[in-house]
Amino acid sequence: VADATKIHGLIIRESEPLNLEFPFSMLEQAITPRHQFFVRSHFSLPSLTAREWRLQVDGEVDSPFELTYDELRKLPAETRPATIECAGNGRAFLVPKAKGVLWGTGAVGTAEWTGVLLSNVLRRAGVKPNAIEAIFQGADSGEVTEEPQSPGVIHFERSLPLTKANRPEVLLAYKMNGQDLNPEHGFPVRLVVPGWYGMASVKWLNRITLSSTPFNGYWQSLEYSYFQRSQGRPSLVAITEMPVKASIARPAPHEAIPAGVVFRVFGAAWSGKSEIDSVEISIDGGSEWHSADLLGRPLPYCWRLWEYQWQVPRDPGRYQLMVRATDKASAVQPSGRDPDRRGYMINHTIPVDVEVV
Ligand SMILES: Nc1nc2c(c(=O)[nH]1)N[C@H]1C(S)=C(S)[C@@H](COP(=O)(O)O)O[C@H]1N2
Ligand SMILES: [Mo]
Repeated sequence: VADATKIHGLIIRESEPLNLEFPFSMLEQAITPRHQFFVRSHFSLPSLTAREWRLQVDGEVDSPFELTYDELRKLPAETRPATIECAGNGRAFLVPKAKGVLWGTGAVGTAEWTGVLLSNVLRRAGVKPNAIEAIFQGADSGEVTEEPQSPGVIHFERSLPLTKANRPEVLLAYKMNGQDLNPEHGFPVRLVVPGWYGMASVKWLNRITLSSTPFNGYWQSLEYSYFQRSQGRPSLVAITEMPVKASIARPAPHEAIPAGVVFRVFGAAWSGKSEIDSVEISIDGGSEWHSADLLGRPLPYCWRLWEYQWQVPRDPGRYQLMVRATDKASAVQPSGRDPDRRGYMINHTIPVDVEVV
């Protein structure tokens, strides 16, 4: 069990259950070191051992089976980087205030995940033709006593449509940045669903059930869902893909910047749908936009770091920095909040005020 007093470098949003935020102004490199990767948990960390752990695969399959940790680790493995962002990242900036953990900008990180393709394990079970979804169960459980209350004790569970579950980027991961997963990030095995918000990447995974009907569990109907409008009619749907977003790491909010210098504005941009096409910066509240430079090269399902050399004015005073990203699917980061998204999917521009001194 993690001891919150031993956690350095992360902001403690909640110690039980454990919710830790990456101080986003510390962003340096594309891969987030494991000890700086945010932690999001809804229940107490389960205590699992590699020796006792089993992955059960059942439901609409020809041959239900169980895998041990050693068996899973003997299967062909892939390593790939992916950005994971919590759907509630940025909630602290919402007006009116939304319920839930009040994340700043740092409930997001990018790691290199190693594991087995989910599609390999599903193939081995022989998915029946009537199956449409796979439901993933975490070993953690509890009762949610505040509104909306859970129906007694429940597990953390989410489903994926088989079209996503069978995609080659979806992994049953047991390593993060080359090291075995630690308890906070889902030891022994977690699902990693690149492109989707973090709630899909079920940690402490111990069961996969194939289902012929849509799953409407607590964590994708009452929570982690939003209103989508069809012909003007709002309907609750589960949160899936991350829309395009850029965040400013530096300057930090209210940072003092000397007048007349060239300041390196720096941050990250990501989109679950496609590559980042451009990142633009405004220093006058959104009238004029300047292109930032995209750094490194694009990697699928990963954020792209960017920078902009800002010629800081000679006049002291308060300035407002804004960023907006566009992806190759032509989606542009919105400037304002969409209330249909409830307390989730916060990708609109969040201005950063700085003092030129
Ligand atoms: N079993 C389980 N899996 C879970 C969660 C959880 O509470 N229990 N939280 C989810 C949410 S909401 C997010 S954002 C990610 C966060 O992953 P991390 O803690 O490794 O950063 O894990 C997801 N997987
Ligand atoms: Mo999340």
